[in-house]
Amino acid sequence: MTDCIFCKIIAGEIPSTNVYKDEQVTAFRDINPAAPTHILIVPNKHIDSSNFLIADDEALIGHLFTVAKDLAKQEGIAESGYRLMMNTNAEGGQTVFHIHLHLLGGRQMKGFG
Ligand code: DGP
Repeated sequence: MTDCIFCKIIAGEIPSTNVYKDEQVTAFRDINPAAPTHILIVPNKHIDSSNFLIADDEALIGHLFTVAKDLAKQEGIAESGYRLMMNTNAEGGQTVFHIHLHLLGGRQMKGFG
């Protein structure tokens, strides 16, 4: 997608602090961190949101979680705990329409919303 900011980050066209990359996903630090660790794990393939997932994406979405778990360990928050979160559309709080998993940790998470 030519006008997608995360596609541009994945392509290396705009700068980001990448912490992981493979043929399926890219992970980079959130530009506006909501916690000491705030990493976005993003499929390299453009998918607008969870509303557009198909059965063929199941392994890809599972891989997002495996990478998130490994990054939590790398960040030293696997034992203290962390939150994995995916927002969908306006009331879900989604602002970038390229599906992504938030990894948040390094402080006590509280509540929802
Ligand atoms: P969401 O609200 O769930 O769609 O999360 C989008 C996140 O993306 C938000 O926490 C801020 C982050 N973000 C937006 N633009 C950029 C960018 O250009 N670079 C990086 N690293 N993060 C971005």
